[in-house]
Amino acid sequence: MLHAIPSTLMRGGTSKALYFDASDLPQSVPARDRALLAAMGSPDPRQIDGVGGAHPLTSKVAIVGRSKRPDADVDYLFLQVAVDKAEVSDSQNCGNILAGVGPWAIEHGLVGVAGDTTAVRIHMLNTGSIAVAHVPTPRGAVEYEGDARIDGVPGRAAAISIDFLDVAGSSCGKLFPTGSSIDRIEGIDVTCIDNGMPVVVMRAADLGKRGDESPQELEGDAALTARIERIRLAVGPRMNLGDVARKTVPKMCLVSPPRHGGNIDTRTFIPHRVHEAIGVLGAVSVATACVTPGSVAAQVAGLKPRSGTQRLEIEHPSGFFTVEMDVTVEGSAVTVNRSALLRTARKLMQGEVFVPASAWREP
Ligand code: NQM
Repeated sequence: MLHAIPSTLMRGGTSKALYFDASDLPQSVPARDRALLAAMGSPDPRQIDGVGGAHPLTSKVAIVGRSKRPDADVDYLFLQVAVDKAEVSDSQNCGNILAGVGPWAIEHGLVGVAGDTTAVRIHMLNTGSIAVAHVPTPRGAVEYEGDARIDGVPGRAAAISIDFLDVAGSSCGKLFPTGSSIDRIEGIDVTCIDNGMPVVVMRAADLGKRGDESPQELEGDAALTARIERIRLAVGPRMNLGDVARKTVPKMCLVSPPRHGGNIDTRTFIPHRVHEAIGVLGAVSVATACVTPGSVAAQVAGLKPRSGTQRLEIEHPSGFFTVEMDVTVEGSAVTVNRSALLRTARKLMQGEVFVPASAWREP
C-alpha cells in the first residue's frame, strides 16, 4: 500500500524542494521524518527510490502553515533531508527554499493577492526570525515568468525580493557568537558569524588553496576536507551550536580576493559537499563579515567598513550573489539594520508524492 501526500515540487533560488502544507504531514516528528525520507528516497547516494536529486541542494523540504504570530502571515519550517544517511535536520534555515514560500502560500490560499506585488511575511521557524518576500502578482495571480536572472539558474524569471530584518544571531544567539570578529582555531584565523546562517570564514590560502577551485576539486581533496571538518567540530560549541557532528551547520567558507570585479570570492562547504553557488543566508553572513572591521573577510575584501546602505557582490563557483546591506559601524562593532536580496522561484510540479504506508504510520 502506498500513501499519497499532497505536495509541490519547486525551485527556490538555486535549490529545489518539496513543499508541503503542515496539516498534510504526520504531526509526530519521527513519523514525519520517516515519510520525508521515503518521499526523497534517502538514504541512498542516488535517491533512486524517491524524488530527491542526489545532492543536498536538491534534497530539501519546506513545510508551510498559517502563522499565529501577529507580525507574520505564514510559518515556514525548513528541513534538510540527508542524501546518504537516514537523517532529517531542522538545524538550519534555507534562504533559497524561502524564495518559493511566498508563491506557494498565495497559491494555496494562505495569503490574499494585494495588487501587482504581494508582500508575504514569513516566520522562519528554524530561527524564529522574519523575512518579507515581495511576490509579483499582476492580474491577481502569482507570476513566475519575468526578466530577472540569478547566477546558478539558467534563463530568466520573475524577481522575488526578500528583506531580512532580524536574522543577526538567529541560530547562535549573537552576530559574533565567540565574542570576537576573529579567532585562532587549529592554527588559522577564522571569523565565526551568524547573520541568518552560522558560517566560519577562513582564508583559502591558509588552507593551501587558491580559492577558485571547482567544488569537485575541493571535495576530492581528502586532507582538506578532513582538516575543515576538524575545525568545524572544534568551533561548533564555541558558536553556541553544541556538538555539530550531526548538524548541517556551521557552513565552512573559504574566501580569497575577488577575480571578477566583485568584493570577495567564496567556496562554501555546506558542510560536507561544496555549494555550486552559495546559500542565501550564507551569502548574507559573508557579506556582513566583509563590512566588519578586523574580520577575515574584511581583510581579504579590503573594504573600508562604513555605515549606511551598500551593495556587496559575493563571487561563488557559478557567478555572483548580490546582497544589499544597511549597517551601522561604530568602532569595531557592527549592527545590521536590514539585509535584502533578489531570488527567483518556479513551480515545477504539483500533485501527490507517494510513500509506503509503513513509512507513513504514526509509531
Ligand atoms: O544559506 C544550502 C541553499 C543552502 C542554504 C546550504 C541557503 C542559505 O543554497 O540561506 O539557501 O547552505 O545548506 O539552498
